[in-house]
Amino acid sequence: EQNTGSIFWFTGLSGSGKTTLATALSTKLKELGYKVYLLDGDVLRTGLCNDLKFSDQDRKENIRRAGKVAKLFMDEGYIVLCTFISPFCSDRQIVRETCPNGKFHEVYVSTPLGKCEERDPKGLYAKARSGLIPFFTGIDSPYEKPNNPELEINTSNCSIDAAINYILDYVLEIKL
Ligand code: GGZ
Repeated sequence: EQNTGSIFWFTGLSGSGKTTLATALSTKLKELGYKVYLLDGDVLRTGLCNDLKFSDQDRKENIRRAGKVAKLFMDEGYIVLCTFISPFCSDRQIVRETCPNGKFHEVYVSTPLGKCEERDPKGLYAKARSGLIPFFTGIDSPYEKPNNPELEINTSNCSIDAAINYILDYVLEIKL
């Protein structure tokens, strides 16, 4: 039996839609019979990574741990949906390189900063602008966009349904 394990790595700004997309995709993939595990930045940061903050070094360590956990589940045959800002190309590249060829799928959630800030579901951008949250991604901490993502989704110009269908088309195409 073929191991269908793989990683879908959602990267993008806070409020870009990573968790929303991955949650909807998880439901669809489970309906199709896949084993799916959702690994979310917010969740990891309350447990395994609760010793980390948002310096470049801490973010790097956060992504290193997330990548290791994702790999464990992938090796057990899960499709692992990872949702982390993961602002640095090099850290995402390190995770990619731990995966066999064709098993790491980078999903760039490219919703522009202006739109994320307009949504501001948790009021974090407002706090960051007023100096209450230092090193906020997109405000005073960098985000490096992927050079060659397998998929790109801008949630400011497509519905969740359309985005999910786009990812599912890709899943069929690569015969996961
Ligand atoms: C960015 C921050 C920050 C700072 C708290 N910068 O939209 P959210 O709230 O729910 O998701 C963000 C989450 C980012 O955690 P990650 O583990 O994905 O980040 S990284 O990959 O860069 O390690 C946001 C919240 O934490 N948050 N402070 N300063 N996001």
